[in-house]
Amino acid sequence: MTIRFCRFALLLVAAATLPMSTLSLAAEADLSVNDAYVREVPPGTKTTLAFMTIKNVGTADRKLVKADSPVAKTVELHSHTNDNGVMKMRQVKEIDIKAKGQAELKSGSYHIMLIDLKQALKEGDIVPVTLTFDDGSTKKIDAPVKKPQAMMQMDNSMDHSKMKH
Ligand SMILES: [Cu+2]
Repeated sequence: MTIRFCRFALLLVAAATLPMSTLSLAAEADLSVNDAYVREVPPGTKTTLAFMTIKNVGTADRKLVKADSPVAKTVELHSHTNDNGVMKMRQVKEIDIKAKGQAELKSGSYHIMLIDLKQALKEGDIVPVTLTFDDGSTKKIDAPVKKPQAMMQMDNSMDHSKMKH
């Protein structure tokens, strides 16, 4: 009886690990990027942030693992955390995009950090950003540069250039 139960349990484990390989074939068609933009920063500022919403209509959880852009020497995925009332940002390896859900990259939350800008970015400019997902697929988007809105004041009070990345 005990042996049978063990075998059954083993089968369950095997079944649970199997779909992983097939699910990774799920096309990036499950993912769509909306409302992407890069925040305009004062001339001379060497870093800025990119925001967007990544929607996942698929049945598998996905992850954003990398971002690239020709306008910056370094591009990192970041999160903001509230550390005893002080907003801090830190680099993260990945950003989850839940099945049937979405990842919101927005002010005060996850964002893409553009570090060591190679050129000045002003409102209306288009910044190409290439996103890489956990299955190795990529998606190239064009993010327009926009002026920060009033609701982003919290972020503006933080001096990104002085932060250690
Ligand atoms: Cu950041």
